Parts: sequence; structure tokens; C-alpha cells
Amino acid sequence: MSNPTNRGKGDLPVKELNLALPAAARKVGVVAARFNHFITEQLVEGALDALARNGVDGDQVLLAWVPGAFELPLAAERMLSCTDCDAVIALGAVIRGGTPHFDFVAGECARGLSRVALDSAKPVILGVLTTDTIEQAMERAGGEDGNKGFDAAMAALHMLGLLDRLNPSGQEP
Ligand code: INI
Repeated sequence: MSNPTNRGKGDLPVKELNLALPAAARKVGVVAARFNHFITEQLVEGALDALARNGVDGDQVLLAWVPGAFELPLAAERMLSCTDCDAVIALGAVIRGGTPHFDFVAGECARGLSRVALDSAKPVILGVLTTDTIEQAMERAGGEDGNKGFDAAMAALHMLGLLDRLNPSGQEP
């Protein structure tokens, strides 16, 4: 893991907290929506792959399925308040497909996850695809645009690493 550096930015030397993974093994929750499961199963696979590649053991990961993206915030909140998870990765796929539901589901899901993160002061990662078509979702779930589940898991690990340094004890990171 790299340390904070005093790196020159123009004339102003600043202390930069580099992107870093957490020092210690951490417990990570994954909440995933069953709606559009053919997409979300790929996102879960990508997330678990990223965690495994970064040294997170299977027994440090708790996976829970919910009916749809709208239910993700409550499941994330419970995972943080009732288990020893240090972070939650929320995975879903909201596809417009002509349904007026789209804006409500996508908006409330994102708003709710943000609220859980701030209320818990723990990383809650938005790994929810919002696309116009199924094809666009497939491209982002292991297709040519990568796997956003993998990216979401990396974001969780990076946030855990950052919060290790910006810790409430007030110690210099
Ligand atoms: N849930 C999704 O995860 N994706 C969608 O695209 C979607 N659409 O389009 O309706 C969706 N709806 C279900 C919703 O998340 C809830 O499960 C449902 O309303 C019950 O609260």
C-alpha cells in the first residue's frame, strides 16, 4: 500500500492521499436485485471476482438478493446495522424499456443508497446500471464496456482504504 505523499502541484505542495486498498481484511456485503437477473448475476460475478483478486476471502463476503433495485437501500442499511460488514456493494439493473417506473426506481435507489452511506459513515457503492436498453446493460455487465460489478467492488475497496486513513481518531494518516 502506498503512503500519502507531498507532491508538488504547481507552486503548492499538497499532501495527497493516494488511492489505496485497505490494510486489513475487511468484511464486505453485496446486495443484488433479482429484477433483470440475467444482468445482475453477471454484475455479482464481476464483483466477487474483483474481491477475490484483491485478497478478500469468501467467508468475508455476505451476499443477499432483493426483489428489485428499489429494495437495495433498505437491504444495504440492514447489512451495515445488523452484520459486521464494513462496506456494501449494491448491484442492480434498471432498464428504461418504456416503463415510467424507471425514473422512480432509479432515482429512489440512488438517493436511498446515498442516504445509507452518509447515515452509516460507511462505503455504500452504487453499482446499479441505468440504461435505455437491455443491450446497453449487457455491454456493461461483462460485455465490451467491462463489468460495472467489478468496478463497484474496486470502488468499495478503495473507499475502505481511504476511510482507514481519514479515521475518526484524528490521527495523521
Ligand atoms: N427493478 C429493477 O431492479 N429494475 C427495473 O428496471 C425495474 N423496473 O423497470 O420496473 C424494477 N422495478 C421493481 C422495483 O425495483 C421494486 O422491486 C418493485 O417496485 C417493488 O417495490
